[in-house]
Amino acid sequence: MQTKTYNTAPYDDQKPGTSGLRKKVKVFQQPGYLENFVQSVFNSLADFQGKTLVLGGDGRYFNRQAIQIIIKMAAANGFGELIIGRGGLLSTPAASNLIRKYHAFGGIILSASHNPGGPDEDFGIKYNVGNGGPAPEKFTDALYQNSKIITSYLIAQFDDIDLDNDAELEIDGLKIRVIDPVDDYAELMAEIFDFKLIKQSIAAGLLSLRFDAMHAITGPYAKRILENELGAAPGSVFNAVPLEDFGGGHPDPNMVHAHELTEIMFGDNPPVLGAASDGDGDRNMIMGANIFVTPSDSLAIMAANARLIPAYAKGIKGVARSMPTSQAVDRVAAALGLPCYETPTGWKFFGNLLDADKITLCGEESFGSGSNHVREKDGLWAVLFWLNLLARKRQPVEDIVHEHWQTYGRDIYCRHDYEAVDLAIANEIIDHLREQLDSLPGKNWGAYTVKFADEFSYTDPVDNSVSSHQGIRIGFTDGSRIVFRMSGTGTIGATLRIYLEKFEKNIRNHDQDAQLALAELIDIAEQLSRIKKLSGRTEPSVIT
Ligand code: VG1
Ligand code: CO
Repeated sequence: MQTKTYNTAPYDDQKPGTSGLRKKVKVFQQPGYLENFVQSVFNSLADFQGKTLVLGGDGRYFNRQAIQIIIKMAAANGFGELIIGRGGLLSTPAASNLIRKYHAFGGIILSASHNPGGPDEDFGIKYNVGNGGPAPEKFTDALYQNSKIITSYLIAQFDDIDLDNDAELEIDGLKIRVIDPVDDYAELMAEIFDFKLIKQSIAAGLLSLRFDAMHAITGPYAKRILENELGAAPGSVFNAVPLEDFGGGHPDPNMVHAHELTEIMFGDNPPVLGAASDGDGDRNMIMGANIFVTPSDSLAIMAANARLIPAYAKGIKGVARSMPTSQAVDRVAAALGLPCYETPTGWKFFGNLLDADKITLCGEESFGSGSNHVREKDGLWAVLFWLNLLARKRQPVEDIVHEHWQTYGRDIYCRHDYEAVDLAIANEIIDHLREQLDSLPGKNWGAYTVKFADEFSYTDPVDNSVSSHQGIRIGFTDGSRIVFRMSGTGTIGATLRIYLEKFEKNIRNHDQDAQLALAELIDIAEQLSRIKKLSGRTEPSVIT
């Protein structure tokens, strides 16, 4: 194979964040920028010659150009086989599945997930390892170091590959398979869930749904599985055609950005289930008629009912949640006698626990949940979990949630995001919080007394690696918590996140508006952080 070496100079900003490298498209379009990063990925790997790489993305603007470059770089660097989703498309969980199923060495996923797309918006790239999951911090640290000293990259000299038709090609010993992006994933879902029962329930009119694909990658997956295989009415899946700019919206499944779905679910004659997924198909929002299920509650409800799902019928090994996720799932784990792990934010921290079979289900407050079926969070999987649950329980979503609260109590929860804050101000806010930590325990605000205040540090129970500076936690004697974190996925300034949580055992207090119930904690959070004061904002950019 003819390859060419191109000289290059390093860029100093190629440090991967919570989930890969995310920058404005214009940044990625700088000469050699994408190439430097991809070569740095390969320079951080060993023993991949002749092996398989999975490639695909969420279809956002620049996906098509980027994938052709990566194909030629992977070829020049010595991979033996490339498995690529047709059109250059693969949802993140589908890519994870392909890596596992075909025993690939790893995969490259092109996505900035829930961030907007288009020529002036965001692009992203991430490397997944052989277990199908995001590369661990040890790898991303090495990759960043390599990106700072890179001097050249390699590109094979052949024409662009036709990605629009399924194909099996060979170029000088390199195999390229262009495959249907949905087939293998749909097959996996049918193995996990009771498709027959869901189909019967839909056909009998007991189950109905609307799924907002937000013009992102899950459109083709949801159409095929929900409408074609399970028989949901045509049009149940809407905004189903993936667009390079997601139709101009944020492909982020929450009530702010998936407002069309929200209006349906709070309108006249809503279906039994409402759901949405994000840009790359790993997030999910679950709604019922007139109710929004917080992702933290959704995880807890899944854990409590896992035995109703064929793949988990024999019971689950344990559960895990990211630190800022509410403690609702902890209560289920305690009641069922299951281990429960608290990890830093980001799916990469669940990989070791899943590989070691210490957990079966895991999730994050940020609309992500998943299981040991892949090593990424999985939006459509969560939707199918709920459909299966609803088919078994034959109850409205609202009743399932309320019954859950009756049994375990309710963890009233919300997150306030302050986006695009000046980085220096955001750092000052976090530093100021950090300085107060030692003096907080024992301090009172009304009924709230601080029990502990620390900066979260995680020691992985499998490989003992330590990840520090993972967010500021303030816990109160009644179990309430306030957590502060700086986002690792934003591309403009800094995004500050405040996570607020309060436990309510009393059934009579369960039907409260979260913002009202959390008002006192919201106030304490401002007193401690002075975010509004220092950033000059009067309210959060987004509340979820
Ligand atoms: C956010 C979420 C985090 C999630 C990450 C990737 O990170 O908070 O829970 O794992 O996005 O999700 P951050 O650092 O901005 O808080 V996705 O759907 O981008 O793959
Ligand atoms: Co995502």
